[in-house]
Amino acid sequence: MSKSLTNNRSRDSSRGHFHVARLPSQLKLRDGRVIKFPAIMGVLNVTPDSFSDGGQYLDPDRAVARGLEMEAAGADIIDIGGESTRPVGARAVPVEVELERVAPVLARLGARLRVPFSIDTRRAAIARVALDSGAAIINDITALTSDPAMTKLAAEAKCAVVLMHMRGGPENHIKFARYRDVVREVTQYLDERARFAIAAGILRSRIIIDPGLGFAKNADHNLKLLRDLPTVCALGYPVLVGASRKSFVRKIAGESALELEYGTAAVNAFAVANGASILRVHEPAIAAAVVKMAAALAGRERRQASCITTSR
Ligand code: HH2
Repeated sequence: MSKSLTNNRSRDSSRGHFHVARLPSQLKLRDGRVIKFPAIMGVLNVTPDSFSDGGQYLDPDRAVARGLEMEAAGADIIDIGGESTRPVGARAVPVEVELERVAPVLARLGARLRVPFSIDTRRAAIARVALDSGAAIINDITALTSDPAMTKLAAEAKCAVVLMHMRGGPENHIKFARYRDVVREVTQYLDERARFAIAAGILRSRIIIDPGLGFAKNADHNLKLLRDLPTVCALGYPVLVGASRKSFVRKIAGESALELEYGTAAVNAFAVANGASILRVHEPAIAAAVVKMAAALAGRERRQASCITTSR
């Protein structure tokens, strides 16, 4: 594990919380736009079977409308995906089906969004179409381990990349939820994947890491990762946290829609206070207020709105 992991972090043991030095304040995209942190990533699942919003946005008109609605509600990034990876019962879809779902949305929404958008895929063929439509970020939940063509594509496109921790595949990751020290093992994996990406030509400044809440992790693992998020942040990359409506929130906060949203909001506030740079959420309107408040409390206010265009 890199030395910076311990050097970059100090613990105030009398009060039991951590201070993370030098959190990244922004990410500059390949087209010169800037995402200011903490930022909100709105989830747009163009799928029939996603665990929370499956089927709602399979129709391209509805997907485009939802993307624009999330932008208006305060999303700084829209994350478009055509394959469900939910912990229980997700099945890999053929690449043609994934493409058929996302291609019309990428083309139409991409032309209308002012904020950057990402493609949530593990396949280079899908990512390529998204990049051609103007996507700024590849969100690969397999951290460039699924498709050998993905790394070269990302390096050549100079796009930003989300590297997420998971074990096994989306179909079977739940049986790999066994760790001696979940924080250490996840952090080490992300460090290794980031080094791999940099060695392959992906810009260090465009790497985002993600502990992958719920992916080969039980509720206790998720809580430990959130509590010790400063250890993940100490690697020096922006950290994305995707807790929205996940089963550990359901288990702890309650099953109703309201309980799920408040539970998600609590995780997001805690994550911002603990150093998260991007929150992946289904309801950006709620997250926008949570992030503003939590960022102010943590002394992490954004000085300007996201998505400013600067010279390249
Ligand atoms: N979680 C999901 C999907 N993609 N990407 C990142 N980087 N981090 C996450 O935590 C993450 C992700 C699962 O959530 P969702 O997209 O709502 O569900 P589904 O996979 O069923 O479409």
